[in-house]
This record gives sequence, structure tokens and C-alpha cells, in this order.
Amino acid sequence: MGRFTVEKIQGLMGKPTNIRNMNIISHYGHGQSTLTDIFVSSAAITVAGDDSDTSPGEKFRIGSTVIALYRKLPDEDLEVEQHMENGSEFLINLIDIRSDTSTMLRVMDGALAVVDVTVGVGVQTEILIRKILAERIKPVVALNKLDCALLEPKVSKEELYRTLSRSIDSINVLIGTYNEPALGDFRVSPEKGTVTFTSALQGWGFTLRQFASKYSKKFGVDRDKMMKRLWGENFFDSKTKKWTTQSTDVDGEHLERSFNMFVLDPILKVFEAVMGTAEEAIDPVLRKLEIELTQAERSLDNKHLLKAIMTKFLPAADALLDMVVIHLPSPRSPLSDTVL
Ligand SMILES: Nc1nc2c(ncn2[C@@H]2O[C@H](COP(=O)(O)OP(=O)(O)OP(=O)(O)O)[C@@H](O)[C@H]2O)c(=O)[nH]1
Ligand SMILES: [Mg+2]
Repeated sequence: MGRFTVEKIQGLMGKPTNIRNMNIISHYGHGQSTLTDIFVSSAAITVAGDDSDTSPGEKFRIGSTVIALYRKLPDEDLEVEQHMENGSEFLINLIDIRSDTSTMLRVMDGALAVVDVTVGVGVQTEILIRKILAERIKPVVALNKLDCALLEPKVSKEELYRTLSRSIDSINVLIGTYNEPALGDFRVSPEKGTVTFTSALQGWGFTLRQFASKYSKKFGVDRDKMMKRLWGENFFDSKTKKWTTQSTDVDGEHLERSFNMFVLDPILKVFEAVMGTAEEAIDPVLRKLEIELTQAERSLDNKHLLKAIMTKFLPAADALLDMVVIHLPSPRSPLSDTVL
């Protein structure tokens, strides 16, 4: 992360529409600390003139529990109108606690709920989601430990889709019990971009935005429409080159769900190429994804090579920060006025 002058930071602090105050909530062991590290290592603000940039203490902290992060939205996201008024630069205050005190809840505008997909929504996450909803704090979700789920030998793509879907459903059931029409729809969904799929340990992650951006060009449809097609009952019939909501084609043959085909499949190809025995399988995958590796990266063992490729393919911090900036409210928004 580049260094900031005090003036630059003051400038960011002076634009409430471009501030996000958030917390990461999770059940024990689901990945809160590992995700916090991803945010800190890729986006923490450091102050110019402070030379101690190897120690964690040099991060720009407000008190001891808030870490200031910086994100500049990519140009293609600038068309999202509500984020235009004050430019593309955002200050995210990550409240680095697992505390549930009401004082802390009051300074938050949103929360990132972490779920270990291999076990589902934990009790502690459920309790904390209830607390934030009671305070009208908006949640977004990270479905974490996707690497574990992908390395599970006998799990099919469809079974994995169903596992992911179940975690999302259980969060939405909770949210549904707090439904207040005046607040808008708090339910989370991959097609809206409020769910990030992550491997915090390996540093990669994505929302459907990343994949939709890629495929919208290929299919000539706009990104939001493409996002909707990449989740749920959507299938692409390769024979007719048409999208359908039916899981079988005209001949009664099974069609693969679009999420499995367009999202899980490219990721699995990387996993298979790296974890498999045939070294020559890696180059075609790298070419396809337009990823270049340094000589040092090439000589890494499988585990670290996988991490190196996946973080270049789908950097977790970008996906998570964009989700937070785009979907969590600012302190100035009507949502937050009720609690501040
Ligand atoms: N395979 C895998 N392991 C992960 C992932 N994220 C976290 N872990 C591991 O899971 C364990 C718990 O992760 P933490 O980040 O400490 O989780 P936490 O929610 O902060 O846990 P506590 O603070 O101890 O409750 C650690 O051993 C992490 O390395 C992931 O995406 N994939
Ligand atoms: Mg922890």
C-alpha cells in the first residue's frame, strides 16, 4: 500500500459518503483473523514520514481497535451512480474486534459475516448477525475455506453449489426474521454481489462481478445481467448457444449449471493442473488466464504455486474491498442516521 500524507487522509475523512465503518464477524475459527490480515496487508494506510513500516504498529490506527484501509474503485465500477458524487477513493475503517458491545455496534455501518463453508453458519455468527440486524447494520458475506471444499475428492461441482447455496439460505432466513421494509432488502445474494467466495488462507476470492465482467464481453450482455445468470437456476446450452432456466436441453440431456460451468470450472482447472502430476498441464491454464509467473514463483512447491496463481487470478482483497465499498452504507446514508 502506498504511503499517505496526513492531508490526504484528512481529505478522505472529510467525505462521509466515501467512508465505510465495518466489522468482521465470524464463528470461532471460521477465518476472521486471516481475512483481517488480507485487508491489512493489501489496503492498510501507512503514514508518510513513519519509517517503521515493517512493524504492525505503523498501520494507521484510530485508537487501538480501528484499522484504516484505502480503496480506489476500478473505473468500470464508477458508472455505479451513487458512488460517483465524491470520486472513486474510499476510506474503510475496519473495527478490529470481536466485541459485541452496543457502543461498538453503534459506530458500525456494516458488517462482513464470515462463514466456513465446510461446516456452515456457526452459532456465534448467528448470534452476531442477530445483534447487527437488531441495530439495523447491513451485512455482507464471505463464504470462506473454499479451497478445502474444492480439494474434497468426492464432491461434485453441483454438490458444492448446493453447499454454498445452503449457507446463503441460512443467513437469509435470519435476515428475513428482521425484515423491515423501510430499510430495504438486507438479504444477501451472489447475483447482487453481496457474497464473496474466499480462501482467506490462500489469499484469493471473488464475487460474481469479476466473472460477470469477463463474460459480459464474451456474451455481449451487460454485467449486471450476466451476474444474475451466473447463479441459481441458469444454464447455458452450448448446442443452441442459448441461456435457459431448464436443466435439460431439447433432447432431454443434462445441462451444467452456469455457476458450475463458468465459475467453479475455471478454478478447478487451476487446482487440477497444479495439484496434479503433469507439470505441462500448468502452462495452458496460465495462458488462458493470462497470468505470468516469475521464475521464483515457478519453482515453488504445489501448495505455494497454487496460492501464487490463485492470488493473481482472483485477488481476495480486491473482491472484498469492492463489495464493502459498493454494498455497505456510508455513515451519512439514511440507514446509518438511525444509529448514529
Ligand atoms: N484451508 C483454509 N484454512 C483457513 C482459511 N481461512 C482460515 N483458515 C484456517 O483456519 C484457522 C482459523 O482461522 P482464523 O483466521 O484464525 O479464524 P478466526 O475466526 O480468527 O478464529 P478465532 O479467532 O480463533 O476464533 C487457521 O488455522 C487458519 O489458517 C481458508 O480459507 N482455507
Ligand atoms: Mg481470530
